[in-house]
Amino acid sequence: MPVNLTEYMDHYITIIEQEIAKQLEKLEIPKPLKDSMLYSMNAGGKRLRPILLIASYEAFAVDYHKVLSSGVALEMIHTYSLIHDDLPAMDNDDYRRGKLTNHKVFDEATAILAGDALLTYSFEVIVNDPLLVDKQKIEIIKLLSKTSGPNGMVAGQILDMQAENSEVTLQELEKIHELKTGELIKFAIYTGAYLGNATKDQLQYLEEFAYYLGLIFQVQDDILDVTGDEQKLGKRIGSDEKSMKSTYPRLLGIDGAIELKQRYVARAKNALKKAKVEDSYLMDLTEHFSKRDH
Ligand code: GRG
Repeated sequence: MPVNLTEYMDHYITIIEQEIAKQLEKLEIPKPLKDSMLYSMNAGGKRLRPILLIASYEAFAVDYHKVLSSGVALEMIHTYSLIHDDLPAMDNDDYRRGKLTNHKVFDEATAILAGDALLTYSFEVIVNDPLLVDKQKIEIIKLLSKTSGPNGMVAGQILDMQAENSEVTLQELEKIHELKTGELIKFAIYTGAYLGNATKDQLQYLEEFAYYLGLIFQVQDDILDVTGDEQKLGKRIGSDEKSMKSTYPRLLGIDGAIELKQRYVARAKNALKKAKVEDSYLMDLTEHFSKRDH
């Protein structure tokens, strides 16, 4: 069994990627669509969301097999959102993770369909999981559609587009991040704890934890856009740099952004203590989210 966080993450990245391959390889669909789905699913994502989901489950239970389908489904939705976000009609990016974006390798129509296919196939993956009972499948699909759809990530994306080239307040910025990034993190934490049979109180504290973890992720993302090695190497120039979009460093200065992040780290850890899971890998992952360098 893995001991430190790096070993833990590497161990589960391998397992998650094997399951992604298993779920995609069995699709009997036209080759360009399958190639396009596989291209983005295997383009070097960090797999943070499925790892969070497994860590949340393992704070309460053993045998990760029960959460694999939810983790893979979540990574599919995350990947669809990135494919669509990179399209000319949205951010119009040529590169992601140092590689050509999906629509640059394939064509725009295929990229749109690959995103659509990953979104919808994610629900099928959960429905087909023999380790879940119907009640669990309904609960997971209910939360996945809520957090990724018009009450979650998609709402965050449109608010983000509306905020393009305009000054927003810190409160408005945090609402955008809560929806655009935070909701999928909430799905990861909540689903793991739910399938691990956490109590109602614990679920509530973990929701608080997920909220702060989402914001930590985003503050660090904004900080990396200013200070990160990838930025220096020219690999990380995204829409935020090209536009005058508000970011934490722009609103608070770099020191203010770092200070705010530390406050959120303390609140996230406190929520884990209240949920009585401070000895889990969620604690280490909080530090990892706060200090990640890419
Ligand atoms: C198109 C409906 C729709 C939504 C797009 C997630 C998103 C919404 C857009 C992505 C743009 C972006 C840079 C968001 C900020 C944070 C974020 C989600 C970064 C990417 O997540 P990582 O770092 O990605 O976990 P990897 O590459 O590791 O998978």
